[in-house]
Amino acid sequence: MTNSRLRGLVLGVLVASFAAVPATASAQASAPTLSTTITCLDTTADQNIDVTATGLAPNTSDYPLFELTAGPEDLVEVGGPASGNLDADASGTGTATVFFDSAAYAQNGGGPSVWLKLRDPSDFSLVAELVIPVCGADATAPVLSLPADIAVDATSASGAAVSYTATATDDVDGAVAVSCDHASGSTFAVGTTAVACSATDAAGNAVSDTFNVVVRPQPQQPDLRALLARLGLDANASNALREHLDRVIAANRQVRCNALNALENEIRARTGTQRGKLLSPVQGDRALAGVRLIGALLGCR
Ligand SMILES: [Ca+2]
Repeated sequence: MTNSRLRGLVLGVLVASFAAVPATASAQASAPTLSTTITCLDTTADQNIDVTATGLAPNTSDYPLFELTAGPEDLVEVGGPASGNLDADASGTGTATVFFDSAAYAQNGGGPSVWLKLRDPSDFSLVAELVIPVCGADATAPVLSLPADIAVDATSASGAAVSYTATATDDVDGAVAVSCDHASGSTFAVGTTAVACSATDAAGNAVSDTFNVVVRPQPQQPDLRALLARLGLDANASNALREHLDRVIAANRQVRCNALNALENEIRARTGTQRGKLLSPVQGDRALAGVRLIGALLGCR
């Protein structure tokens, strides 16, 4: 326990023990709230701040102070009671005056805000807190710039790699780093993924937003390889057509229809009853039907 914390605890216990109305453990009517008459704190000057608390347990007595951090832990005290504890009346309301120590604020590194807190004198646990911005401090969050929702086709069974740009600009710090829970360039699964991004300026003002990445499933294609196998062609014949088939499968979306046309022409050229033709008319018709089905699914016709 720090010296100042011990000092606060002792003072709090002393004040509580001499309070006109003894503290009693009563149920609170609502969550405690703190208010002051100031909208910002001039941290360059020592001063007394009047504080009002409501919603406290009736007839209790709490230790008021200023700290540099939020929450019950990591105490960095920069001020304490100017004239004793904050005593709640039977309705759970009380007032106190709290001294702000500008030297302690500066010695502890300052910060863009100061926390007014009420602590239970018996164990120094947190009863209520209120953040008070420092006058002139940066209180504006950065502006986040995220892409509009992105829609892509899956490139594999696991989805698609999707790159995006997310930036943030702050009124004081300029460009600030953006953190997102799905990195640009990572693989997104088929379906809709919400990407949550946030940015924080040097004063701790944070902004967050989301955008969606939609990965459409791969178009279903009839299995032309299996169809070729079922035609019962000899090895040379099926190899000749398989080369074209491989080009169709390897092609990207833009040139796949052209590759399909080439495959269709190849089938026509190799179909017939003449000597040297690889496919009978029946086989050729079946192969062309498969090619047309793929073309229809890809929107080629
Ligand atoms: Ca800012």
